[in-house]
Amino acid sequence: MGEHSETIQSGAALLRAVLAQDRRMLARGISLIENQARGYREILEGLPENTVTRVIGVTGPPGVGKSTLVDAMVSELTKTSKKTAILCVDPSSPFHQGALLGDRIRMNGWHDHPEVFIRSLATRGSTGGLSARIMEITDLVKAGGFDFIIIETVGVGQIEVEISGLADLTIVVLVPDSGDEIQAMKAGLMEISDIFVVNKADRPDSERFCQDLATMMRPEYSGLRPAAGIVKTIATKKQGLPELMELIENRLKAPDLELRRKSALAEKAYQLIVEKRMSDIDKKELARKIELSQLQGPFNLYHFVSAF
Ligand SMILES: Nc1nc2c(ncn2[C@@H]2O[C@H](COP(=O)(O)OP(=O)(O)OP(=O)(O)O)[C@@H](O)[C@H]2O)c(=O)[nH]1
Ligand SMILES: [Mg+2]
Repeated sequence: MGEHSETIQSGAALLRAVLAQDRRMLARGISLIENQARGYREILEGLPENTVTRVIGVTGPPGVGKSTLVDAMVSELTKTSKKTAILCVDPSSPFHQGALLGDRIRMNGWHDHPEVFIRSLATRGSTGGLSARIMEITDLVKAGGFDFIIIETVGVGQIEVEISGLADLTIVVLVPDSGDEIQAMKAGLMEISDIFVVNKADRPDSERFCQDLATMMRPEYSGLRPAAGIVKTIATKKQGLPELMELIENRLKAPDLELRRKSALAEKAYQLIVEKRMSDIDKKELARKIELSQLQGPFNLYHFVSAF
């Protein structure tokens, strides 16, 4: 590990190190992508196709126990020697609070575990570009030879919906008292969920909450994925984890997964193409061109745009 760390010259060399499972170089590659620094395109365009790594999204309102749950999931996965990478995205935390974010995801000493890689992602508060970067980072991490990538996102806006497009499976974590939130979140979190985890099941009313959730998932409540599963957990005690892992495994074996991966690829391509096309549009430049056009005669916005 890291023997060529100091001598990496090019994106291609860095990618070779990542493929050789050099975690320091993986971390450096992620930073390159985050900063869109030189060499990053070379890395991305050199990525081999990966069809084996499974990406699991874990989202839900703040404080419901997502990190604790992810930690417990990783415990289960390492029991069977699965290599797991955890990416933690917190769109509500400004870039400069990176240290704070680091604290939030510090989990049971996985940092020293050879089969676990943990990284929090800087967000800079920009959503569109953010999900493109997370997509690229996830694809780079895949090259590091992981069986699973778990992406934890705080469900506070639109970003978790975008991230669910990158995942093979999305887990939405709720707690028994988030009853009122369910309705409010229906348009966002509820639609993207393949598995609902009702965590903090040690709280009263967890049974009733699960029943309410199951009722909401009946077909007459449109919008929800009809076949979403529900698992009750107490993440702090690792209770319910074997059941959750079994459900995950079954879902990942479902016949529609390949189909989903294909349409997800088209969606990802679309997002990246949009970003690429937008990147050469500069609003100041636009304003200048409009001014010029106005000098030349009556201005028509639609004509201007169609000739652009
Ligand atoms: N009683 C109880 N507490 C839990 C359980 N799971 C997690 N907690 C506690 O809930 C608090 C928040 O847990 P986190 O895992 O940090 O929650 P999170 O969803 O990752 O939080 P953010 O990333 O800040 O949104 C911690 O104090 C945990 O110990 C559980 O099953 N039961
Ligand atoms: Mg967390």
